[in-house]
Amino acid sequence: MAKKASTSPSSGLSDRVIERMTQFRVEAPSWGFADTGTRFGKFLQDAAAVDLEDKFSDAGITHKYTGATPTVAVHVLWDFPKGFDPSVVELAAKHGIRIGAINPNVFQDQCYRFGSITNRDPKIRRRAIDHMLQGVQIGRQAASRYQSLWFADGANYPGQADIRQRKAWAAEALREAHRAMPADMIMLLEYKPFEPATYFTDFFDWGAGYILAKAAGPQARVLVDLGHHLPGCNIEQIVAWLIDEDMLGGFHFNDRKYADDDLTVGSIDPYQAFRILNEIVSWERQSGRNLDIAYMIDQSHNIKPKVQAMIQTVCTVQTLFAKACCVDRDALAKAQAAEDTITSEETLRRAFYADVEPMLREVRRRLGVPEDPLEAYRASGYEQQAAKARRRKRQAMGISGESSFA
Ligand code: RM4
Ligand code: MN
Ligand code: MN
Repeated sequence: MAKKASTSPSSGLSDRVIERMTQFRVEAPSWGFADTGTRFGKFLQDAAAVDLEDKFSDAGITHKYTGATPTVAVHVLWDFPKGFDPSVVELAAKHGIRIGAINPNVFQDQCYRFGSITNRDPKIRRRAIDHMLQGVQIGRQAASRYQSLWFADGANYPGQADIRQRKAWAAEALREAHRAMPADMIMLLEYKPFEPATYFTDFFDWGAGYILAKAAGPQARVLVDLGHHLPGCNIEQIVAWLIDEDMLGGFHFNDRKYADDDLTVGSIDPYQAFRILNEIVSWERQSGRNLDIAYMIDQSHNIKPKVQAMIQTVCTVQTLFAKACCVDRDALAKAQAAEDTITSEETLRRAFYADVEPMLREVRRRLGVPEDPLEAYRASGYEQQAAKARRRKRQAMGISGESSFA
């Protein structure tokens, strides 16, 4: 048998990158396929998903072309409005995907004007906790591993609320939800410094997330949404610390210029996303195993066609992750030990500028998907067909521009 020739001295590295990226999976959000908008209004797209069937169809097509998004994150109120419904699980299966993270929704009902789990009214706190318990129940029945929690809770004015009291209520509610979880379920706690509350949010940063996750119980972890930081924040340092404390549970990928802009990951600052992923790869190389965390997309595209933006996102994350895998760890350690700052930095930069496309083409061959997923999708005619069918569906359902955000 002919021995396979080694193509270059770095072929060991490229094998490793290909291997790692073939295993990499990221979750698409069901809400990323529906019409959304800004607080000033919505821009409608003919091809945007009208109902759950469309959302799952779009998530399925994203997986078909990327081979990397086998699960879809769901919002309880938007996707399971009547509680657990086996037909939702079946619908996902019909489109070749599975239900991923369950996102309870305790932010849109009128009663939550002054908060949900930190509302001073015990009846409203109860209602919010019951909704979270329902989320756990749905998760159990849909065989989902993640309860992903985000709270709009906070205050708009100094003096409006008792900060420490709210912290205690948050911990109490999370403990109760945590107690209801099966042993293999993970609770993800997402933080955000402001919006909709503008003076403070109760889950305002990674420290708050960390403390409340610890208070909730051993299966709770912190979720880092890349858009939920104040300008200038060093997110990679947060990620490194959370990893080191075994408290990083997952990501919401997106990018931002000013605030929670929900832009395509890497569209504004790809080097930042690379530096964040570099912390993950650094840990994985050191420990010899993959980090067990949930990679998820949380983006809302008002301008771009939804599925195209989603495929573009998946490919971008793969590119940046592959680049992070290309960092020469030995050279970096040597340069750091010698206090050779230039070489240390150049070691990162070389990987960032490396051409990983040939490796990703091989990854896609192994995943059995097109080498250029975006081009292949664009040429498929799916979007034109969806636009036609969904325009008709909207007409039949009497849906106008006034429809809900999901
Ligand atoms: C938040 C946050 C959550 C999302 C809500 C609707 O800004 O990013 O992940 O579920 O929006
Ligand atoms: Mn998010
Ligand atoms: Mn957000």
